[in-house]
Amino acid sequence: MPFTTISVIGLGYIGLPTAAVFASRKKQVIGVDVNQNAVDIINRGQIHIVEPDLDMVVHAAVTEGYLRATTQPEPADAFLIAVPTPFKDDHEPDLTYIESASKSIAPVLKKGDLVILESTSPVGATEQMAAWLAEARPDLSFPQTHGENSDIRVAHCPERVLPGHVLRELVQNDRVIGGMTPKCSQLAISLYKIFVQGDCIVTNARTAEMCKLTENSSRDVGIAFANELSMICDKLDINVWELISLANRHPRVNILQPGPGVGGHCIAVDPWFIVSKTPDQAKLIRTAREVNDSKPEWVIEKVKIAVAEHLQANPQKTAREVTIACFGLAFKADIDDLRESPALAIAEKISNTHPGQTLVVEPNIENLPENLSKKMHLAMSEAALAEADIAILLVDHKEFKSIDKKHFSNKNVIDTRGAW
Ligand code: SAJ
Repeated sequence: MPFTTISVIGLGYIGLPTAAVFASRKKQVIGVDVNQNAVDIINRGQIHIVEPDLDMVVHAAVTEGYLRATTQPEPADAFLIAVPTPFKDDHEPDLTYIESASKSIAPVLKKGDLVILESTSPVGATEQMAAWLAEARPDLSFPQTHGENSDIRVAHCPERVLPGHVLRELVQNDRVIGGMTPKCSQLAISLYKIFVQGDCIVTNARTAEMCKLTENSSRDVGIAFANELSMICDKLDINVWELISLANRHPRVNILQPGPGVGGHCIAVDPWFIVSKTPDQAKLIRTAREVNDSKPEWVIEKVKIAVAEHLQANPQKTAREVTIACFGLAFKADIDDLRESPALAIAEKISNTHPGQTLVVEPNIENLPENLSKKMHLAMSEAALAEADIAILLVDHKEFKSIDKKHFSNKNVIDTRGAW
């Protein structure tokens, strides 16, 4: 089926690049977002997030008339839902955004349309989405009741792109296509083949949901192993970075890198979607989450020890006169995304508890979010290096990796990334 108009619901880190790539293939794309400010920025041909080269692609798509953003859904041939799926306080998945996106597109659906859930979702969410759509549109038939004869086709095709490499990975990665029926899958493949060069592999919706959760849980468990090793090595006075690079010389060993914890909206969240469905079975997955979630507190303890050591070496000083500089706030290197960032959590905790000055350096943002700007001071790298008594590397941004070691000679350094 030729898709003349494609609508992407949710213009964030996944939805906006996806919309822009469809538009770059000369499809009419309607981007929908509840955030009026984001809609206005996109309609000016600009972007409200940081992702390499995305600004150029969006600018071209908007000025050539292929991409338009709006807050109200409009009719289209295919709808891709790419809204957040956070968890609630008890780690239970929160499907509110999927529910409101489904209910917002329901009035404009017509026979023959395809609805794809791209958001990372707990097993069963696609069926739930189809149920919400069916409830809102009793005049249309859906796969859960009409199978291959349904008016509306529904599939789960999870996004799997790596922030920082989104435009390349969107095109090159293989895509898991989980249709609610084989015909749903075939239609979804014809949509993705507009730009996907990787393989489109068909499965059912539940397996596609679990596949995405499995990928991120696998990485979380791997990082937890590295983080646990770093705490063990600290006790045993062994350099964990050297240890891992030596162990990784074994042809069948590939240990990931320790850090200050695991952040982002994906790896720190998705494993809980497995744990919440199968708490008795998902023991290792839960423990990995707990190990990674405990790492920021471990780093904060290291900072307290460093402050005590600094005061011991400089008995004329009080804690109020000790300046701490935190390098990096984003959840990983070379991006601006502060969501679920362990670096941000550590910097916040330090600035709340340390009586002296806390400086933060984050080259990928211009201003601190309003709720943080009263607590900490955003500084340039040079100024922070000049003023700090204690320097903490929290994110291995490229700007920090190249800092000359001579700057560290007169200060306590805590390197959570092994880059200094
Ligand atoms: N991290 C470590 N050590 C490592 C690797 C990562 O501490 O060796 C930390 C990072 O610093 C960061 C967190 O883990 O805080 C997550 O970073 P990441 O680069 O592993 O992953 P994300 O969250 O940016 O993207 C992941 C990817 N999933 C996998 O690699 C299996 C991506 O492909 C997914 O599309 C994305 O989640 C998503 O949207 O789900």
